[in-house]
Formats: sequence, structure tokens, C-alpha cells
Amino acid sequence: MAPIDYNKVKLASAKHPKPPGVKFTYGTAGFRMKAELLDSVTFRVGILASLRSKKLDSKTIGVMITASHNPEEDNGVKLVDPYGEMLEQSWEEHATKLANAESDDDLVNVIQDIIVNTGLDGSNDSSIVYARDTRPSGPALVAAVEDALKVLGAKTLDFGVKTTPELHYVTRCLNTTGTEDAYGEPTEEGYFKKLGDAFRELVERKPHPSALTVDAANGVGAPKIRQLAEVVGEFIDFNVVNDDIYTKGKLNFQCGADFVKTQQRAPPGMNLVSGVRACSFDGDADRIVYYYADEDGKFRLLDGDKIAGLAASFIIDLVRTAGLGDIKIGVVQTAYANGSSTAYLTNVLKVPVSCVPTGVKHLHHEAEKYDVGVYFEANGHGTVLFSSHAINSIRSAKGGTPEQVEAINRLSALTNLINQTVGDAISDMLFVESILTNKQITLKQWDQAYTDLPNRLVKVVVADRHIFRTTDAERKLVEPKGLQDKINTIVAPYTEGRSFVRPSGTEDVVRVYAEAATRQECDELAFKIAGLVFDEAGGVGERPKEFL
Ligand code: G16
Repeated sequence: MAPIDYNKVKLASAKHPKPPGVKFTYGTAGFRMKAELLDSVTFRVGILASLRSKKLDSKTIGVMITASHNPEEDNGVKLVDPYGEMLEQSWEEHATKLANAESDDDLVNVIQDIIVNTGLDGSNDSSIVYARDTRPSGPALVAAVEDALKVLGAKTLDFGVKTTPELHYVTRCLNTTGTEDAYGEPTEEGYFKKLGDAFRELVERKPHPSALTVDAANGVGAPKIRQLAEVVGEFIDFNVVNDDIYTKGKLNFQCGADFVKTQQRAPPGMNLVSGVRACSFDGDADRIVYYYADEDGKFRLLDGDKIAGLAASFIIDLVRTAGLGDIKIGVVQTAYANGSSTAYLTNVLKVPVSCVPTGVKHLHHEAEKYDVGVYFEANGHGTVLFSSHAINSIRSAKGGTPEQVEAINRLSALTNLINQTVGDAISDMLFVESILTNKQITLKQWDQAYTDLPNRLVKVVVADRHIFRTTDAERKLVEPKGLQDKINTIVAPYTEGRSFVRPSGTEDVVRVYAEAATRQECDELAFKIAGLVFDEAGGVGERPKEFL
């Protein structure tokens, strides 16, 4: 216990000056921008992490340095709360104020304001665990965080180069060890052992599927999947591609989940012929999408919506078979969810579906409202949450028949297999593989649950994306004024047409989504709306082109 020495804070801060004229915002997943602009931000996020820990009775807070799916030259930093969830939203404002303090004196003033406004005791101890992905800019940004933690006397654990979900996992483990909510061993070995044991329980004694090609986006997922293979290798063969984490410029370049989802094709160089089973991670391995080629060699995507449908239908069946009818299951999506997926969940699986704004932080909290909350963004980011009621019901259930006992055991294994802190490509991959193995179905059979409406996601660069404001879970624009009416007029004639526009919280672009009954209508609609945004809201550079 020691009070904060503000002179030392100022001296340390002077080594991490804020670049003048830059405005930082804590966006969809923390601060994210060109790495060269982030030194002061990461230093200050280190300060915020320590303050957050002090506020929460010295619980361990996680700091992750990553820009996930963004290009390699970007980086980012975000905080993880004690149970592995994203930073509580009310603290995002503190983060933004700290990051934008112009001088060292201003920084001290903001720290003091946070202390007063949150009622925290600045002399409390603090404890921080931090990790980074494989970006070349990572070590210098870690050093900036460490400078802040040192000056505030925080207890620290350097978790090294890890996937983002591993950092979320270990944060929760560190805070629950020795309690009845203990989540696992707070080590990487503990993480792989937990997943490996649960996967073994779900798939042993079943015929194994053919090898899985994993595109690791030339990111941290590549070495991690090799570690995973050491614990589950007897049940599944991985063929890892795009695993070059050393050559500059390769991270997320023409590969990875975001490329595959937005381009709707396999990464160049992957030999995706009929019969190959493939999936892609993103740069920090918190997203996953699956795909295959049909008999005609046509690319078929199984995105986050398809994973949500597969997961929900499997869990619904297990809960029913186990006789645990009081467990209420729900699915959470965003506006990007394909219209066909929402119709499938609602009309076929008959589960309640909620729609929330983009960002795991929004989906996670909505999913907590169910006993079993399945949440997935179409981009492949998602997980399943089991409430304590659900976990207690599963653990205490005995089952009267062998089928019931088996269903209960599988549900129990799922609660260990699924990383309930955040979307996790490795855990989600094992989850999907265990469902496919249990059902003994192919990717094509999984795909047949419903047919996606053709859809298109376009990025439009504008002078200031902050002029865009949305409502209704981002499905409608409020500002720029009048733009939504024009969008409505363009969409109206399209069969099953839908389109919305929202500012990205991770990239300096505006995103345009469109779907319609046919590929031609969809592409035409996306082109028209993207052009409208470009023309009416300060488009920069080249006007969006037609899709040929
Ligand atoms: C992050 C968030 C996701 C979000 C994505 C894109 O993903 O964690 O929830 O869908 O950004 O957000 P936006 O459209 O606002 O740029 P990741 O994988 O980059 O961390």
C-alpha cells in the first residue's frame, strides 16, 4: 500500500509524450490505430489498468496489446476485467480522457479526477497481467505499459506472446483460483489442458473427421495451434497454412478470417478443392470462420452465423435429451447477421434472438441474460455463456437413462471446452469439431441448415467517420441527417433487400453492409449505397467501384 507519487508519474509520462493534435477514442475493442502513434496511449492504459485494479480490491486486470484483424502496421491496446470480460463500459470514458490529456500535468489532473469520480483508493495495491500478439511493434508498446505499471508500483505478470483469448482466460483464472468459481490453471499449459481434456471427453470413441486445414493469418494462432496439436493430436490432424510470423508484412495480408469473410474466397495459395475442410483465424486468434469447396469447386463460407446455428441446435438437443428443460437458451447477433440465419434460429430452432450493436462487449452482456447465451458476430467472433444456474443444473443432474447421462456429460464437457470469457478461435474450432464429430456430419451437411442470402461488406473511406451516428442496434443512421431516408429509397425495390451503414470502431472507415435475394441484386445494392455514402458524406480517395 503506497500513495501515488505524482512527480514520478509526470517524469515517466514525459518519456511517453502524446502526439499533438491526435484524438484517441476507446473504440469497439480498445484503442486501435497506426502503431507509431500508440506509445503514449499504451503508457496511459497501463495507468488506467492499475487504477481499475485499485478500484476492484486489487483484483488482477488484463492488458492486451493487439490490433487483431487490422493490418500489421496498426496496433492496439485494451483492458480485460477480472472475470475475463471486456472493460466495463463506464470506464471507457476514463480511458479516452487519459489518452487525450495533452500534457503531463493534464494527465495527473485526469488521474486525480478518476480517483475522485470512482471513489477508488489510490494507495491500494494493483495487479496486472499483460500479453501481446506477434506484431513487430508489440515489444516497444509493452515497454510503455511496463513503465506505467512500475511507476504505480503494480504487481505484474508478463504473459508473453499469446492469443487474445488466452489473456482473457488467464485473467479470469488468476482472479478465481481457490474460489468456487475457479476457472482453471492460470498458465498456458492449464489453458491447453482444460481444452484438451474436454475435447477428448467429447470425441473419444467416435470416428475422427478428416484433417482440418487451418489458415493462421500469419499470426499468433500459428505457434499456438502447434501447441494444441500436442494435446489433441490423436483425435484431429491440423494442416496449418499461413503460419509465417517472422516475415514483415504478412500478418493478416491476403489471409485470415477477415479476408475470407469479406472477400468470400479462400486465401490465395490455399488448395481448396472439394473434400478439403478449412478454417481461418484472425491475427490474434479470437475469430474463426470455416469453409469448403462444393462438388463444382465453388467456395462455400460457414461464418459466425452458421457457427451460432450449429452451436444452438446442438445445445438445444443436449438440453432436451438431458431433461434439463428449465435451462433457457438464447442467441445474440448483430445487424451483420444474415437474414436467413435469423429466420433459421427463430422459425426452425425456435430460440429467442436479440440484436445488439457490433462489438463483443455488447453481445457478451446480452448473452448473460440467458441461462445459455450463444453469441456470434457474422465475422466469426463469438462464444457461449453458461449462467451459474445452468452450470449448477448440469452438475447436479443425475440422468435416469444412459442417453440422459451421456447428454449431461457432454454438456458438462462443453462448459469446459468453450472459452466463456470471450470469442476464441481455438476453443471455437474444437467446439465445432466436437459437434461435427458427434453428429458425424460434413461441412456441407452443416451448411444445409439454411441458405445465406447473398451479402456484401464494403469499406468506404470518408474525411470524418465520427459524423455518423446510428440507432436501433446500428441498423439505422441518425446522422448525417437525411442519409437514412435516401438509403431506404434505394433499398426499397430490392427483393429481401437490406442495407445499413455504420462507422467502424477499429478502422478509420465507414462500413456498408448489403444483402438481397440474388448475388447480382446484392452487389448492385452494395455499390449504390457505398456510392451514396461516398458522395454525401465526404468520401476520400477513389469512389467505390462496381463489383464485377
Ligand atoms: C473487433 C471486435 C468485434 C468487432 C470487430 C469489428 O474484432 O472485438 O466485436 O466485430 O472488431 O468492429 P468494427 O466494425 O467496429 O471495426 P477484432 O477481431 O478486430 O478484435
